[in-house]
Amino acid sequence: ELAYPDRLNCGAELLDATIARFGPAGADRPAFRSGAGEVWTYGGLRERVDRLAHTLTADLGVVPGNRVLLRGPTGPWLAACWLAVMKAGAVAVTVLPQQRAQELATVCAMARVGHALCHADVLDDLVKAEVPGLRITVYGGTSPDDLLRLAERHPEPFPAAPTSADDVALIAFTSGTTGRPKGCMHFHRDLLAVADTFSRNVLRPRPDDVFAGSPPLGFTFGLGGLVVFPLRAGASALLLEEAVPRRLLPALAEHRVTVLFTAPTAYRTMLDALGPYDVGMYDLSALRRCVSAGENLPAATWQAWYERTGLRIINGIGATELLHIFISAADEDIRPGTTGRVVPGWEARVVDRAGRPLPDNEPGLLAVRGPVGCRYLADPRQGEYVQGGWNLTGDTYVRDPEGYFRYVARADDMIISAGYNIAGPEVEDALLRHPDVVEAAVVGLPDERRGQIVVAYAVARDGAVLTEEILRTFMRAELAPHKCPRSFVFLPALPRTATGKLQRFRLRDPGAR
Ligand code: 3SK
Repeated sequence: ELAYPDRLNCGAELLDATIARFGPAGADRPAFRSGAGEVWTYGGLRERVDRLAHTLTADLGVVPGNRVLLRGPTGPWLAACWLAVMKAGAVAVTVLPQQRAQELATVCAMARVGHALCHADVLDDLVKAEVPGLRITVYGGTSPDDLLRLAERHPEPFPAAPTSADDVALIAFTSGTTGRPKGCMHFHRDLLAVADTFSRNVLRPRPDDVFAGSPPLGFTFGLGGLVVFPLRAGASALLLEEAVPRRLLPALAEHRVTVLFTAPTAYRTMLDALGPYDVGMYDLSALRRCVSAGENLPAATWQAWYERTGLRIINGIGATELLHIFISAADEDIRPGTTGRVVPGWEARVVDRAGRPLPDNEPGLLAVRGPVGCRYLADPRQGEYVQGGWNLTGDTYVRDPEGYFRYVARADDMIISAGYNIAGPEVEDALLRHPDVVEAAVVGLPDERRGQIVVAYAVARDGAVLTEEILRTFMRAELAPHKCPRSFVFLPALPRTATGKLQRFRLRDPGAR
């Protein structure tokens, strides 16, 4: 049972309380590193955060409860802005730097955003969004009223706003694999709860850990994994502006990263880049924890990473609605091909469409409850997501008698062909076992005779010669005939959201591709 005091400010807890916990040397410990080799100590981070919080309140007129949009590339300054918004008692509205004017206009209108802190490099689209009444303050630019210049005028410590544990701290938007964003409100206590459940009990970070990874801070997977979890543990994080796999691998080696957060696709791309003969090209010897979430992790990817690196990927399922990971497993508890067991502090079960629990080994809807709940910003879909006190994540899962949860499909991604229920991910797993397939996606397309037919989309390894016939023969040896794709389409890349989630709707509707 997690117990937090009624008065709680997560910014102060993550920063000031962490420094205090480490005694006189607490301020000198490393907190953030940038890709360029800059190191910010905890003391240096606190000083910058306090200056920013003063600027927000004294110069920009932000008061507790105001919603402040944060837009910038991943880096220590974006994280410092987020912490300053927390300490000022305002509400951070996080977005991705890749989001365009129309998307930003929608998010700002939905969240009734009044202020924005925006990096100079990604300002154009925010200006183009023409949000009525929005006060934009630029950081990282050359103007005399740049946020960082204004902050230089405020050297004194900032006393954190006396927020309540259940004051809203964050509005995070779902990446919308279906194209319709939803704003999820999270409290100050929620940000600590995800650190005190998944991170503390499964990840188990150490104060000397160096975190790094690819998810952006505008995605709660990244905010948790690269800011909240390291700070809660007194560890440090390498915040890379461009954490694509080709940049991530050398950075992991150079900065002796110990904890990695990324998604299955990036593990596959890194494996590809490691190549069969390049053993030792990147020194990954410091790495001890590899987390995968954001999408289902196929057993084939887990196995290949384990064989190449000796590291066991900690798989997990999380959701923007629930902030972070709630089913996972580490070390000897890992069963490749499953997501893991319910994280201590959370409850999970598999239910039918009426919400009744199903017996073990029967597929059904995943229902979860715990310290964080879904609170959509004025959205009628709240009643679909939360039913009878349980959060329905929209995933189909099976639980085995030992409490391991195995992903079947997104509930709306089940393919029904000639009366058979076919889980796309099972077919995708089989495709990925082919050594020349680097990415795979399977969807059901309408068919007069069968209702739906299974269609596979594949991305071939660079330089590989793959044909429909080769894959058809391969799949026949891997799966029962009714699960084998009727046709195969080769693409240079699969359509994904900015957070890396596959957009199957684009594959189902060629017009949307
Ligand atoms: O959306 C997800 O898949 C996710 C995974 C882990 C942590 C947080 C999130 C939002």
